[in-house]
Amino acid sequence: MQKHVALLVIDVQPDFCPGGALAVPGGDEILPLVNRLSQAFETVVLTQDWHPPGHISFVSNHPGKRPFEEITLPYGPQLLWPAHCVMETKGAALHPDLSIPHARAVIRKGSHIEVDSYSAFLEADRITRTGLDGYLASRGIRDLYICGLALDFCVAWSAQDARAFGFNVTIIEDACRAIDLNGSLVAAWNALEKVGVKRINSTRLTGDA
Ligand code: VGL
Ligand code: ZN
Repeated sequence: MQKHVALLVIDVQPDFCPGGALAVPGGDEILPLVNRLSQAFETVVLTQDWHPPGHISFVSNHPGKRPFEEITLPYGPQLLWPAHCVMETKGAALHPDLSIPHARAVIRKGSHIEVDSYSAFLEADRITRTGLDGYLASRGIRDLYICGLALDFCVAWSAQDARAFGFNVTIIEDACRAIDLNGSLVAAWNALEKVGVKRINSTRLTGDA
């Protein structure tokens, strides 16, 4: 892969895999493919959802609310999730079967107690940057490929923000899995298409049939 191309691997963590606190169906199935794909990229960035125990997105911190219910916060709508990816727990670690030794940057997001961050670039207040845009720009990256979990939340939000920061963005569809909550997957693809995010199958990169 050329120098100006990077792979962004979103939230491949045990809590988003079967048996985890916020399991994405088939989340663990992408691991072999993600590992293999990463070998084609010199620049790889990993993200980790990384919340304090009292995080505002956890339903347990909103008595009377149910999981997956939406509330309104100062920065806008917020879905309430089961507690997940609590910093320094096993479920928040990079997945033990993720094998990308040449990845040199890991972005942790969602660590501010009162703000969520699906996106690897901008927190839910839409103001606070994680620093990823600067990291990629300083390395001369122009084209960004994205894979990981969950396609309709953290992958989609990261892809949209990457477009807004001026990157050419391609989602590797079969190297993602979705939560698909109340039509969230269709809604995500519609929004992504509108801003010019491309979608491909990994065979376009690996050459496999
Ligand atoms: C995610 C919900 C809450 C994700 C993270 O990684 O897609 N979804 N936190
Ligand atoms: Zn989260």
